[in-house]
Amino acid sequence: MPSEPSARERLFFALWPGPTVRAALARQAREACAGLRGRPTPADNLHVTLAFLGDLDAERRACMEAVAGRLPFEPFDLVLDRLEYVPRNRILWLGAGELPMPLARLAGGLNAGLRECGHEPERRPFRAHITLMRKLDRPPRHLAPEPLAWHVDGFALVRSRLAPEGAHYEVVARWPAG
Ligand code: 3AM
Repeated sequence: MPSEPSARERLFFALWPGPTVRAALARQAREACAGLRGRPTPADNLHVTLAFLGDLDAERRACMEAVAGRLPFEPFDLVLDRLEYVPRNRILWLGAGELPMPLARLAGGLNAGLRECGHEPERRPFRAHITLMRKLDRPPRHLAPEPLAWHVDGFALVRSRLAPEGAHYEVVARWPAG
């Protein structure tokens, strides 16, 4: 009998907030989206994407996990102090005006390292951001958030399952700061 093709999973690397930061982000997101019409990101899904990987089989996932495990990682503080509206795709996001050096190294190291697993590197410069709302019906007027500091001490591999009501995310592996 032919063997089953190995199951593929839609995966991405992310900064994944713990409960305290997630609660603060959810509050920030509610305030930023108040009065706006669009598709808000559910509080449980708020995250910073480091690298979107797409659908992977077990072999490529193992290769990418090995790359992630080799990266030097130092903890850092991410100050989220910018709200931006992206007209091209009608998204509202919360981002960091300043990219901490350890985060630049992490995102750059991942992007470069994943090439050895056949991953096409991202050409756009990395912008640390959290998507708060999609499909806005018009640009927001007020774009001045209260800065929010997130002490980041690790990163995660996250599985995305697409469903009609929206994506479900689940952390499947973690790399704490060494
Ligand atoms: O973190 P943000 O919201 O910017 O838009 C998706 C989300 O980005 C993005 O990966 C993150 C987790 O799903 N994404 C989804 N499909 C993508 C694709 N084909 C993608 N990014 C690049 N290419």
